[in-house]
Amino acid sequence: NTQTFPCYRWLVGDIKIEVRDGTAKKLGDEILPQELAHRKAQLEERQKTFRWQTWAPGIPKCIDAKSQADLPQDVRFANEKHCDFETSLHYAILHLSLKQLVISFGRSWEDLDDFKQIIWKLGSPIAEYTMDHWKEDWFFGHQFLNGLNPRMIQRCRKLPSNFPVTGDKVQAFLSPNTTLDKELKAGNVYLVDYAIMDGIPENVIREKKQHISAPLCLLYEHPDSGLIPIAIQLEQNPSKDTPIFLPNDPPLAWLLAKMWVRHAEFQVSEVLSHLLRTHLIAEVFCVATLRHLPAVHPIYKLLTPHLKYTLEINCRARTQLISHDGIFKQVVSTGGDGLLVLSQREYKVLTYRSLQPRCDFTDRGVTKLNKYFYREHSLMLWDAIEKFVSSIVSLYYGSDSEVVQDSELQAWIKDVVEEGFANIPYFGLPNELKNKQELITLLSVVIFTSTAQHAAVNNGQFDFCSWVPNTPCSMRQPPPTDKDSVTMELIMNTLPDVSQSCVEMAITWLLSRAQPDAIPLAQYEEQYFTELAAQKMIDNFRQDLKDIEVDILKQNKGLEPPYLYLCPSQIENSITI
Ligand code: OYP
Repeated sequence: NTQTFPCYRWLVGDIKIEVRDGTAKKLGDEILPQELAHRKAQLEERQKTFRWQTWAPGIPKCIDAKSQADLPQDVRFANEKHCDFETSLHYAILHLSLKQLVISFGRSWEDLDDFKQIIWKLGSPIAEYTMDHWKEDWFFGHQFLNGLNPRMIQRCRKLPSNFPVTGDKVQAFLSPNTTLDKELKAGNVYLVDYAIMDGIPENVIREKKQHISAPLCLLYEHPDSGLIPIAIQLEQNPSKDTPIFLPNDPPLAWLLAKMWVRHAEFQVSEVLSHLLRTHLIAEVFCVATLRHLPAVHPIYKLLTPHLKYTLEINCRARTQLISHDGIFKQVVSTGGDGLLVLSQREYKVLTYRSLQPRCDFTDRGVTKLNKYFYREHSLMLWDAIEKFVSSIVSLYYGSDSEVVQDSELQAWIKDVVEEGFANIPYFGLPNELKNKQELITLLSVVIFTSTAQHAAVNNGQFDFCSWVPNTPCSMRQPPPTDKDSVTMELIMNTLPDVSQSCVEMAITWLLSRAQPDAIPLAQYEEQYFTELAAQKMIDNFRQDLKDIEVDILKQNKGLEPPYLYLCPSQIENSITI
């Protein structure tokens, strides 16, 4: 039976039902005039419903909706997710405000151990591991590889001119019989540079100015101890007030220097790696897909499950999280203008290349780093995703010219590039697709970003941030200008206060706990593809992911702490949180 129904929707009560019956078809595959007309009408209607909006200049465009309530019902959270999202946060806030109340009657916030009064043990062994090991240098190094933000570290062949670390200062931390120069040449020295944070406007919270700095941190891959920090400078411009902190400084001075690095890490991780580089990028593809690909189009069928709920969660983020009175404004140092300026800076230099894991690792010079599980798992997942995408694309596109001639697909990429990613000079994604390989790479980027990459930067938030001193969301005092003046009192006055800490814990819990109605990667609940050949490809994809899961679990046996964020079973099929 070759007669197929493109897509019908009707209303039953107030529930819209979509029937997706039939073979996927590109525009060029249609012959019946009524089907051609249906495609056209569907896209005209969708383009009226889903429009671009510039929420702020200098970042990707987003869906035109004041809040999630403006979205059509069929892209809203289903009932269960809706209720869960709303009640869970209230539960968390209630729980923590009770704790706060208890504390305010009790002792004041004087010592690092006081954070234990609010730490909320929710069966996350890694959060507890962090609490027990956060002061150790190896754990600090470990987090650049397998922590909250595993995409910041880069190889350092030559010290930056604004970071005058001399060989004699760090000699004691290198293995015997070597020098800093030799290790730089041998490729064992790494750098984390938060230059992008320099001069970001600081939030004011309940009349108190918060503080931001732009640290540099030098790391060394020690043959026995692994990756360890060997020098930290808290500002970009060297001066007598920006000492270079070293592991053998007074312990509190070294500890506070590391906290400043971790504070920068919180901002870059949440605003850039998480919000900008996953949520906002996925949204561009979501809007363009709704506007340009009819429901029978094979690429619509391929992408739609990976874009589910992304519009709603991003609307919620814009109204409640990063708005002028949202959570960031209330507790985070980059709240208010800061997070926008930060995103605009990153957006200006964002490249399509950096969204492709293999290129990213090569460009950062981190292909040889040991125990970089994020890298190893990302590459396995990328290869599985690309293989799957490639099989689906080849099923529907017999040749490069079919890609070139698919006018719906070409309108889609043009909208992505010229509207969604407008004014981004170095991005490097052309506004037309010239062959199958370009299409395969792009679709793999979309799926990898909205699944694996989001899991990598989202799922560890509670593990690494619930012990607030490990990843403070704000700093209430300026960075120390001399090593001998660092006291516990200064540290406690610098770290987030009790209420900021409670919110950091509650929100990171909300976002990174296992989501109650999560659909794992490749578990397509709605059957978009009806062809046997496509279903077979989905089965192969699932089998590849199963094999990866086995590999990862095997590798994790006896590993302390484990790295499980990129286990396929832990990765959601789209950005829903
Ligand atoms: C939306 O009722 C989202 O206040 C989370 O964000 C939390 C709310 C709304 C608040 C709900 C309410 C979903 C999606 C996203 C993202 C990327 C950036 C996340 C940064 C989280 C940082 C934690 C902040 C701790 C202080």
